[in-house]
Amino acid sequence: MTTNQGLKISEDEFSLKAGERGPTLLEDFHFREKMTHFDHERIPERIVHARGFAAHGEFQPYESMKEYTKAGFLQSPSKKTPVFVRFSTVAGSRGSGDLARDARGFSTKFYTDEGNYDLVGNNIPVFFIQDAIKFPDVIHAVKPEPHNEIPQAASAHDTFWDFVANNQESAHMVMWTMSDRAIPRSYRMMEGFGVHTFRFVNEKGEAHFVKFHWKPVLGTHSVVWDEAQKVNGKDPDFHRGDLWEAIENGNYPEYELGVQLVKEEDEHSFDFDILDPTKLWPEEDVPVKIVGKMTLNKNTDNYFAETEQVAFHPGHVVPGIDFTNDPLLQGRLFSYTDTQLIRLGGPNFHELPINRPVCPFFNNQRDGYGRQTINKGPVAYHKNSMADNTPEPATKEEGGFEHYQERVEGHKIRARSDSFKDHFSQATLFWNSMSAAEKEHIINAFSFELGKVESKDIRQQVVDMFANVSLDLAKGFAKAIGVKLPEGPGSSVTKSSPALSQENTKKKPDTRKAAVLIGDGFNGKEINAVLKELKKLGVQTEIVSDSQGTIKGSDDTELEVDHTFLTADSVLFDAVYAVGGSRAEKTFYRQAAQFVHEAFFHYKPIGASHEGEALLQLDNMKESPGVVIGGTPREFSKNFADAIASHRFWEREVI
Ligand code: HDE
Repeated sequence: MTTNQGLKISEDEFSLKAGERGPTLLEDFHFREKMTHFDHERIPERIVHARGFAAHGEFQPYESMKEYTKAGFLQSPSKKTPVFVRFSTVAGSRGSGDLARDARGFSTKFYTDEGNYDLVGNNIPVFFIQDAIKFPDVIHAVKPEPHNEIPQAASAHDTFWDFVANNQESAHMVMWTMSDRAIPRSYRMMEGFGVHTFRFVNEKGEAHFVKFHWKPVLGTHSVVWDEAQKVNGKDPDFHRGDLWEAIENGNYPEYELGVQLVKEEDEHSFDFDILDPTKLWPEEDVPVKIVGKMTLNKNTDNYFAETEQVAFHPGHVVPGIDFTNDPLLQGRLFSYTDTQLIRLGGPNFHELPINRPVCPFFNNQRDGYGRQTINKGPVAYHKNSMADNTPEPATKEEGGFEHYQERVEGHKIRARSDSFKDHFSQATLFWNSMSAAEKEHIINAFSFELGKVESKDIRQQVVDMFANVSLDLAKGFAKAIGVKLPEGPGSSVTKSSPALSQENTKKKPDTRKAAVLIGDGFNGKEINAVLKELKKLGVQTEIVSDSQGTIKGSDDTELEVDHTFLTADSVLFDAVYAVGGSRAEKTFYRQAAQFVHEAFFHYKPIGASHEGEALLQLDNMKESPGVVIGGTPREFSKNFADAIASHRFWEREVI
C-alpha cells in the first residue's frame, strides 16, 4: 500500500497523534490524503437515468447492410464490434429500486473502427414530448416534488399528472408507461428502441429513414404491479442482480438489432409525421428487418469507473448514420455533452477508459480539467507548416464524416407543424393492440397512479383526456378514483398492431427461476430426477427451506439449501415447485403456504408433488391453469417447464 505519490505506507489504521491518547496532527499527510479523496468520492448523479447497470459484449451483423449504410460495423457478417450497454430507470435517484413504474434506458456504445457510435434508446418507442425545449418541464413534473422531495422514483403524484393533462402530446407515451412495459421482468427481457427517426446513408450518398429496434432473444416479459412494489423492498437490486448473475453463469443476454426502413421519397406517405417522436411505425406497415445480434458476455470490473463514468451521446455517430429534423433529437444533440461537463467535471471525459474510442484519435484540442494525454511539441493549431499540417482532416474516401446534405429552408419560427397535432390516434392504436389482461393492467395502473393524486380536479382532467383514447379505458379508472365518468368523445380508431402486445412475444423456459420449497423427509429419488430434468430444460432451481444447511430426503439424499423463507420471497421467482417433506415442521408448512399462495395470486406457474400438494389450499387451486401436478419426473418436468415458458396465467381466477 502506498500514498498516491507512491510512498510506501507503514500504518493504515491509526492517525498520527501527539501521544497515544493525544490530538491528531495536521502533519499527517497520509490521513489528509485518504480523507480528502474520500470526501470527494461522489460526483453528481445523472439528472435523469441516474440508476443504471451495465455490461460489456459484442455485436455482429447477420448480413451486410451495404445497400443502406456505409457504417463500417454493419458491412460484413464476419465483423465483431465490442459494445458497452447501460440499462437504467429514468426518474429515480441512484439508490432507488429497480422495479419503479418507469421507462427504461437502453444505451449502447459501439466501439467501432471508425469511432464510437452510441445508440441511446429506451424500452418504449415513443416519448412524452415533441420538442426538446419541454424536457426540463416533463422531468421537473415527474421528479419528486420540490417542496418535500416526495415521492421517490414514482410518477404517481400530482405534478406528473398535472403535466400529462395539460400537455396532451404525452398521451401515447403515458399509455406505454401505464402498461406492463414499464415494469419489466428483467433487462434481459426488454425491447429497446432508438425512438427518433435517424438516417442511413450508403456509399453512393443515398439515404433511407431508419428506426432502430433491439429484440430480446428471450422475449419481452413483465411482472405484475403488486409484485413490482414488493420486489423493491425484498430486493431493490433485482434487475441488477439478474443481469449480473446471468452473465456470471454464462447465460449471456442476447438482443437482435432490427431496423425499419423508409425511402426518402415516402417521407409523407403516412398518416402521421415520421419526424414526430410521439409516433411509432407499426411493424405490420413497415416490417422490422433483423440485421444482427448483440451478446452481453462480461460484467464490469468496477461500477464507478465503467457504469457511472460512461458518457453516451446520440450525436456520437459514424459515417453512414445521420440525423433527421425530429425536434426532440435536435435538442438531445446539445444536451448530452452539456450534461457530461458538469457530471464528469470538464471537457476531457472522452479520455476516461470506458469512453475512449478503440481507434486512434487526435486533434488540436488541449488542456482542461483531468487532461490525461501528454501532447508533445509546440503545434496545436490548424493549418500549420511546423508539423506538416497534421493532424489533417480526412477526405470522404479516407472515411471523413460528411453530413447528409438535406435541403432545408424556412422562416425562423417558434412553432410546431400541424402534422404533429394528432395526439390520440396512436394511443388508441396501442390500446386496441392489447390483450384483455394487458388492458386490465393498464386500467389498474391508471387507478393506482391517479389514486395517489390528491387533486380531484387533476384526476378529472386525466379521465377527460383519456376519454379521447378509449371510453372503456377512461370509464375503467374513473370509477376507481371517484370522479365523474366521461361522456365522450371516445375514439374512432379501430386499427391495431399485434406486435405491440407482449402476449405475442417469444416464450421460453430458459434461465427462468423456480423456487423449490422443500423440507426434511422429501422423496429423494423423485425430486432429484425432477431437478435434473428441469435443468436440462433450461429452468434454474433454487432450494428454499426453513433453515440453511442441508435437508435430508426419505432415502437419506441430501440437498444444500440456497435460501430460507426469511431471505427469499415468492416475488423473486418466476415459478414455485412445492415439495414439502414428511419430516418438515409445522412452521415450514405455514411459511411455504404463504409463498405458494402469493405466487398463485401473481398468476405464476406452480408445480406440486407429494406433501407439497397440501400447500394448494385454496378452492379450485389444483384445477387452475398453470398448476402442474403428477406424472413421472420426466412428464412433470416437461409440463412444468412449458408452464414456466408461458410466463403467467392471466386466465386464472384469483379472488
Ligand atoms: Fe435522454 N438524457 N434526453 N432521452 N437519455 C440523458 O444524459 C435528454 C430522451 C436517454 O445510460 C442525460 O448522460 C433531453 C429520449 C438514456 O448514461 C441528459 C431529451 C430518449 C439516457 C439527457 C431526452 C432518451 C439519457 C442525463 C429531450 C430515448 C441514459 C445523463 C430532448 C431515445 C444514458 C446523460 C446513460 C440520459 C437529455 C430525451 C434516452 C440530461 C434533453 C427521447 C437511455 O443529457
